[in-house]
Amino acid sequence: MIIKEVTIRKMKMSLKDPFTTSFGTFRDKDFLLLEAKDELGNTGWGESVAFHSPWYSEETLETNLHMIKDFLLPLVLGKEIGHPDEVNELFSAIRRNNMAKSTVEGAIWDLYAKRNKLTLAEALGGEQEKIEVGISIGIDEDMNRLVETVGGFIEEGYKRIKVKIKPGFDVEVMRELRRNFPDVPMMADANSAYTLEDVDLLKQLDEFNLTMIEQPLASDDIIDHATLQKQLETPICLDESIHSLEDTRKAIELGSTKIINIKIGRVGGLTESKKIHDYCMERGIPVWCGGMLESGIGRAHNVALTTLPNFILPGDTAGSSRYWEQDIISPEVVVEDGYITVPTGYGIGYEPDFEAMDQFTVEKMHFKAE
Ligand code: OSB
Ligand code: MG
Repeated sequence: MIIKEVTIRKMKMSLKDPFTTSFGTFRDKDFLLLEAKDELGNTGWGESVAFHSPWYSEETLETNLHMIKDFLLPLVLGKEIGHPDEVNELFSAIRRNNMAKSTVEGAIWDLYAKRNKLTLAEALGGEQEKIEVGISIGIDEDMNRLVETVGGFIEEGYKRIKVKIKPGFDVEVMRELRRNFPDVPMMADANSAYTLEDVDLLKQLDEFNLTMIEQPLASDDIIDHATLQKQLETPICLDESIHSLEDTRKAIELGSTKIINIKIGRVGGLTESKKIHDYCMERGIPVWCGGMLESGIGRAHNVALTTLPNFILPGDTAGSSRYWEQDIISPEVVVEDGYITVPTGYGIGYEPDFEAMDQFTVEKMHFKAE
């Protein structure tokens, strides 16, 4: 296939409810969408999961735009691409900027699947017809309201509850949630808010039978996590620290992580995600699909990836209605009884809802092969 044309949209959508992590509160989601067109008129969609500011990683919406426009598109526009795995190779001369790379690569995967009359899940080699989903719940200092929120999502059917923690909002919160919901699979995500000085505090979490604790220590660490894991019963799952298959290999060899959260954007795309998945599967390390408060486009990629066999823990791939009054795809992503039924249409399997999309588009940019 030859990539003939690309359209990038700068988007702004308001979250239904504010989402608070150890770094701050989100009310809006600013992000990029990318639409790639081939020589036959097929189109594919990608979403940049970079946030407006660089709190989760060094990438932002604007650095992604810069990288895509000035470095990545020139490598793919007008080029003959046989398979999306080649995109990873084409981008290999550019260091990191994984979310930017993944935006372009994701659109090409969707395009490739559509062109070959496959669902994106099939193109990736996935087989599950429905996927199990959990939900990630932000920090809420009002404990009664938090218990109510968690209870509501359990009632909606979500298979696993993840709660954000931070110093001062941790052990007692998890104790109270466990007391209210003794049997629900539960986990905590610290987004790097602790250090090894907090070992004694983190050990207290062992009492609550959590499925895992996600990224307790620094975002660039894999050494201290190994030290911590030796003292914890609760499995550690790395999120921010994992940018590649190589990071995965090293973290597993060191004993820094027992579970991997795969985020397509963080690791530079679906090809790398699949490699990490396969590597973990061979070693009996379970993986699950993380979320970045995506719109329906990014969410659809997450759903397709999760159909691979080693995604044995529920992901953060909640339904559209958890985030948005109105999503930008049709139909929206729906969770029933804690499951999303994988769509059977070609590519990502959800159609863009252009009316909704246009409503949230701040700027549109066009690029053409010469
Ligand atoms: O650490 O997994 C995270 C949201 C934004 C940035 C980082 C994270 C999260 C979430 C929510 O936990 C995931 C989602 O529901 O999309
Ligand atoms: Mg996380």
